Amino acid sequence: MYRLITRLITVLWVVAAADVEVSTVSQDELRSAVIVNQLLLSQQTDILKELLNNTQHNQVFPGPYCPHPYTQVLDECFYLSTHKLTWEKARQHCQGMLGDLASPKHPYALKSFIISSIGIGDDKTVFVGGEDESKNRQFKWLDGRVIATSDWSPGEPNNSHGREFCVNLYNTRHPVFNDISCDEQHLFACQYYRPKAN
Ligand SMILES: [Ca+2]
Repeated sequence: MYRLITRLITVLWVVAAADVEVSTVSQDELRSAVIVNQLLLSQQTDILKELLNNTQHNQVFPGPYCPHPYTQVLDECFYLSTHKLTWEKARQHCQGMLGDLASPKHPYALKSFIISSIGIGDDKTVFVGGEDESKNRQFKWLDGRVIATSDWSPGEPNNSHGREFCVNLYNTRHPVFNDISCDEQHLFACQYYRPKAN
């Protein structure tokens, strides 16, 4: 951006220098000055177009990679709550933060983020954005991806007591995901989804 502004200032300075008094020059000199000005104006147009593109890009990606209070983990933006809610209320909370419950592409990256934030323990389990919405044992992330078989903890999803339709992450387990009752109250992980560039 600084380079472009410098170029624009330089071009404007040259245009000003070429703006000589018409009354003191010949027609040939005047014609030459007009041609030079036309070339410089064309160059200014190109520079302004480039500046406009940069401005639009900055509007899509304002400031740092993840807006506060989200934290960048690999190429995703997470927020870990400090209070416990049911799955649905947790989702509303995340949506109120311009995100949604986390649907991590890299579950172990989210696990590491949780452990580094609050330590490890079964009492520190975290709701994430996976659910069996149709209640037919088809668990999906909120972005529509099916939760990979390899990401479930051993023996899960087991639909314990026939009422486990939401997904949580146990940072004590490997792999990490478990189906759990949506009505329990747990900590939760939100995710901010960055707008895609055009
Ligand atoms: Ca379970």
